[in-house]
Amino acid sequence: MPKQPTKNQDLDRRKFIKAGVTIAGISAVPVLTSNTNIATNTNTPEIYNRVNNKSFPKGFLWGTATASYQVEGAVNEDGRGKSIWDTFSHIPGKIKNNENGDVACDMYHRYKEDIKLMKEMNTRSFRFSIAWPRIFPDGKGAPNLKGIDFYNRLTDELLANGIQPFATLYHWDLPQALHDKYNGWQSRETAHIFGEYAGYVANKLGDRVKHFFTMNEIRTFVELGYGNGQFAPGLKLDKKALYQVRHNAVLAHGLAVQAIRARTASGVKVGIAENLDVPVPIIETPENIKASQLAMREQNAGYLSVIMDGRYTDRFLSNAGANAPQFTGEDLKIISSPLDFVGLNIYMPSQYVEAANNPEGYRFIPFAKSQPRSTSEWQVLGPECLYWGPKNAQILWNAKEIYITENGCSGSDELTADGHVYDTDRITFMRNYLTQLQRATADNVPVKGYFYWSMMDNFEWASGYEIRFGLFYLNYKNLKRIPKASAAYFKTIALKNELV
Ligand code: GBH
Repeated sequence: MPKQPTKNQDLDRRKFIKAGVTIAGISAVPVLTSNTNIATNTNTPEIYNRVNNKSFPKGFLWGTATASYQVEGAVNEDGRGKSIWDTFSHIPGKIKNNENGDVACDMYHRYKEDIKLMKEMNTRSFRFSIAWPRIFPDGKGAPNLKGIDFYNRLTDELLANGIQPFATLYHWDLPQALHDKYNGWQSRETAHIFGEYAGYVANKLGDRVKHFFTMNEIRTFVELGYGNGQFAPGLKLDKKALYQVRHNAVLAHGLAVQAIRARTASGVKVGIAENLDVPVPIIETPENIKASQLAMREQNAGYLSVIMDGRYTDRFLSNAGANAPQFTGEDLKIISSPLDFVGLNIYMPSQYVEAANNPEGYRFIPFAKSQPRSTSEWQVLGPECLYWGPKNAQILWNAKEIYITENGCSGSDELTADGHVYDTDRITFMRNYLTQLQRATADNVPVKGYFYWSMMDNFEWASGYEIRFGLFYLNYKNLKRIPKASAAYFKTIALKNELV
């Protein structure tokens, strides 16, 4: 029998009122008791494990995400080494307005204040990344204890505030020393060194951090860093070398999975946060849905597909031809080391797709010129990707535990004279995308949590500080964090655990 919802709803309503979550409340984040105490019941089928048809499953984890170089600043403190992003961002012309991450949001010093804001937003989890060059300034060798200390303090502060830490071991800030010595990800050596670093950190934090991501978006740092030169280290390799970088990076992921398992107690979970290409069926017929699955495996062949399937698809290898990477069967075993969960960064449909009578079995439909977009040129908007991404990951890979590790949009985010940011576009974005995510959970797709990108505006890589993704507006002149209207929206969702 489905549980009777009335009691929980009343409870939520009372807390909701107490929380004072109104648009008026965005000028200062309202103080609230953030203990909603949503019980987790993993034995009950999810369909019964919700209060009403707008609810997310009980225990669904709401959170926000950031990455070290984008928020920390403090690049010369406590023995941190240089990363390829320090080098790259200081080369004139590489970053919009020649900005860099030297100060960023100064989260290195302000994490306590930020954790308070996370708590006030009712978020119960936080996804951050660890700066490899803080731990190993030269990439390997002697660890820098002051570096690990920072992440100890951060972790402890999160836990003290009832927020679960989700740690990413690589969000693109490769130690410069490894680039100089081994050409970074062009070498297998770097993959092995990454494994050692990952094992070391997991061993130090694993008594408190229960979820580790090996890497963030292998696709992005490979294609943009080594393929088209827009991201650090700014290389444009030929096809053959690029295929090898892809392979070395997925190999590094697998080696890290094994190292983390070897150096932590049971109960520590390991996964990845990959930007899944999500082909969306243009019309949801059974044929087109099948086509979207075929297309999804191929579009992710060098990344999540090889990680989950343990093989490169025939088409991937035949497209590569003589440029295919060198690899062994043993490599494939390492790359596909079993994961406890899969993290998906999803911002947009990769394509719309339909079934076709051709060898692939599908065909892509180009985006209309007038397809809605965010202020990021690359981001077309299509909320259904937040349904089809996890849904097809469940079908193709039998994923048992899925997190949306990033989702968000950039906006114009104007600060009004009275100190508000009325980002109605972001609220619309979230409502539409989360409607599709709720549809997935109602359909028994095992999505366990959602991390909004990002907690606050930050250093948006080659776009510098001009592009803003945050729930909090960053005033870069005085580093003040100002909640946008979307922060109040997200806070309400997190409190009620249902669509609003
Ligand atoms: C994520 O990437 C990152 O993990 C995160 O660090 C970042 O801040 C966030 O999204 C917002 O961008 O410039 O035309 O070559 C999202 C996937 C893939 C989107 C690369 C931008 C560059 C397109 N990104 N893409 S283009």
